[in-house]
Amino acid sequence: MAGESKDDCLFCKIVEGHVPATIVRETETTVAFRDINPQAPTHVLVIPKAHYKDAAALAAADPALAADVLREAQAVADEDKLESYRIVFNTGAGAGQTVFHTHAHVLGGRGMQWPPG
Ligand code: DGP
Repeated sequence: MAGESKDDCLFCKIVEGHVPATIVRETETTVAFRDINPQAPTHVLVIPKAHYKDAAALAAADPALAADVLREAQAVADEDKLESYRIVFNTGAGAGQTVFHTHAHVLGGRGMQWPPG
């Protein structure tokens, strides 16, 4: 699994510029980039630059940084003029998490179903 530790973390490498990504927004504490395998017309990942394995670990360790991630997710939706959208934090392998560096999926631009698969 990618990103089990900071030293072997794909998204840390994107933050450091060692792996290319289509970056759409960057702040002092966060980066937002397009998902390599988009599931909707807008599919952007918002990550904290600091390495936390999932949303729960981030929220427990640094609530202000968790808020930064959510604020940036909203900014992505605003930039793409999404009236409705979904913010998803897959947490744990059983929920579909494959990269263990906290990331918010921002998905929009098409109709969505509930419950998700
Ligand atoms: P999750 O399954 O929730 O851990 O989401 C990980 C997402 O990361 C998945 O939708 C695909 C995306 N992804 C994996 N590798 C890369 C990469 O190298 N570049 C980019 N931009 N996205 C990636």
